Amino acid sequence: MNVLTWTELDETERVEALRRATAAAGAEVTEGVAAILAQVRDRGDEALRELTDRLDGARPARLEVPVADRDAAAAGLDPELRAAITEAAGRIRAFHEAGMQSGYAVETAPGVVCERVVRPIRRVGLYVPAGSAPLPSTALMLGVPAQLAGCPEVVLCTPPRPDGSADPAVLAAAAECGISRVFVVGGAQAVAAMAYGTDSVPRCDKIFGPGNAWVTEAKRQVSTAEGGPGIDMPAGPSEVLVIADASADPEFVAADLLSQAEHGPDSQVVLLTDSRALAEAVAEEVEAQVETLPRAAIARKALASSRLVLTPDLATAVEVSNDYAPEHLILAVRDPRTLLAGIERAGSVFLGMMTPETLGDYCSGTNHVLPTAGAARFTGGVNVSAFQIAMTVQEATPAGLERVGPTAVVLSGAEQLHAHQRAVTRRLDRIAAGRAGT
Ligand code: HSO
Ligand code: ZN
Repeated sequence: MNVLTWTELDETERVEALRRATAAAGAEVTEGVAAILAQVRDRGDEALRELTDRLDGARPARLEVPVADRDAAAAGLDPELRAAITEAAGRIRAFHEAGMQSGYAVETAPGVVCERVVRPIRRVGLYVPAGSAPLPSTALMLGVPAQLAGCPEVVLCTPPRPDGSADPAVLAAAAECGISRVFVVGGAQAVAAMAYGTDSVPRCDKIFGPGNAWVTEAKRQVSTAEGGPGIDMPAGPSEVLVIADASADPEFVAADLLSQAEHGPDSQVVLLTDSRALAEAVAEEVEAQVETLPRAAIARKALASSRLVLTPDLATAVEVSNDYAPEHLILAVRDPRTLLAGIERAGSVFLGMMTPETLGDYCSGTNHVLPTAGAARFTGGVNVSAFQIAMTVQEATPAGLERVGPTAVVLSGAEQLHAHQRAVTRRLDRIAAGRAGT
């Protein structure tokens, strides 16, 4: 990894330095996804089976994993792994429960009450990737908030293994958070199945989950179609940006960068530092550590489009990070809380040398389904409210209508919407007549 010096780059070079690898993926993915969506929409399960055979190299006997198989897989899991799943779920539950939105009521005028009432989304679809490695942690990150929200039907799709079965740890995680139905379908075809419904897979109201560029594009396409499902957010290839100063430990910084680089060849890792010595030490460490990783080949590909950037000071690093809006931001600096005050946009922030991103990925309690590709400019990660609908409710008494109705009369008159106006005046007349009659 070369060290770039921010102040020596012109505007175009700066944009290039921070361009996400996926931003270039383009037409091939868009068109490929559209073709897959059309096949599943038109031919349902038959298309799912063909695509699963062609893209995952698997021919599952059934697309749905029977409950007995799920229970057996969970029971047969290594007890240490089962315990870790349960423990992680407990912390994710604790953190997400504390942040749940609640209903409220405000009397906005005497006799006029406005309320917010929260309801769970009826049927949600969770996508749990297994492309380069099965991710049971993702089943927890989506399943726990869905359970806390009280969603009555939770559907989970995950790619099959070559023998057609689902990963047992994903099944155990699904059981841990009470997921209703599990299907061995992956990729864009899984998103299509949950969006349109097939004979096997029920049509879902909202689709959640991270995935590769194909899954992310599939979510985007189904959600923009008329009557399409909602989606959580674009949660595409993994990103981590580290801001480090001279006090940072290059061994740990390199390990953090590699932890996201190993996700996939299109992952993006960026280091911003005001210390040339640290940048060079991290570059060396990355080289040394990547050698020893089983997924070195994947990590190397990701590193090819990743950057180490020398900024004149930490304030510039914060500015660059805010423009980039990373999915994960690690503040490996002497005083991370001070730096945090200037951070405006990031999916999830990790403070200090003893807080590896890995904790948030698995078990500290925060969610790891986070905005990528700059979406942290306008949204945070998955939380319980993403699985809920906030309805408003209102009720007026006669006195309340008399109090606020005249305002509606004036405004509807100004908009020339006389039916609106009369819906108020007819009632006001009736109230007045009632008063006159008594
Ligand atoms: N870092 C990933 C989440 C994950 N990491 C799952 C390990 N397992 C999200 O960008
Ligand atoms: Zn990760």
